[in-house]
Amino acid sequence: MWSRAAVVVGVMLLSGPSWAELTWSTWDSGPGHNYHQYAIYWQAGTWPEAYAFARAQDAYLVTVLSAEEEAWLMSAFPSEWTQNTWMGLTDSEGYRGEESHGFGWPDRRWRGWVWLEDGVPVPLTPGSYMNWDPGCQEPNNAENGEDFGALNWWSTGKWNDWDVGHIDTPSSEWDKWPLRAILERNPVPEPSSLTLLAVAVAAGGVLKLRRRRK
Ligand SMILES: [Ca+2]
Ligand SMILES: [Ca+2]
Ligand SMILES: [Ca+2]
Repeated sequence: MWSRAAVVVGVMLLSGPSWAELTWSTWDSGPGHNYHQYAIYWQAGTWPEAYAFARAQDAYLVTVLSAEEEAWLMSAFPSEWTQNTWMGLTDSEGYRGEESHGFGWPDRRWRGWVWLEDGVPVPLTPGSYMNWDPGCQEPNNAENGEDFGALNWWSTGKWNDWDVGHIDTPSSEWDKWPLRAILERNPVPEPSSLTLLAVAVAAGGVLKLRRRRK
């Protein structure tokens, strides 16, 4: 465990990202691209801490809504960066989900889980994109205490439900990862395009008035 932790920390230091810095990458090409922006948050801590931080940034914890979105994430960031990383998926009642474990297999893969985008819970359905690790029949709510989604579980590319996470003594708690989250935000329209939109709406109104007068 120590060597793996050391390697990951080494990779992060060598690769250059500051622990405090958010560097946004835009999904602007390939199938399904939506111009949303994504950043690794290196000091995410527990899931609630990561969630609160994302909201304070006018962003949200990443919602992985399609295979295309997940494939883009995996191509945009090194696997070491996204490994065991929080996403905006929960079955916690505290976040308007419902404990999924009681629903049994395979319904517990979707029933009770919500994506939280801008604080609005979007319940999963049987048709939702899901990428749970099948090895341990995730989500397995291990030890009756896993309510939060993490992606790229040990670099398998799969999802796991995980406990809330602790970083109070990180030097001895490497098994309590993730420390990281992926943040997502929707594109903010440029002021110039907002102005154009306002002009277009105003012009449309004038045309309608003229037509009515005719
Ligand atoms: Ca998304
Ligand atoms: Ca759970
Ligand atoms: Ca689990």
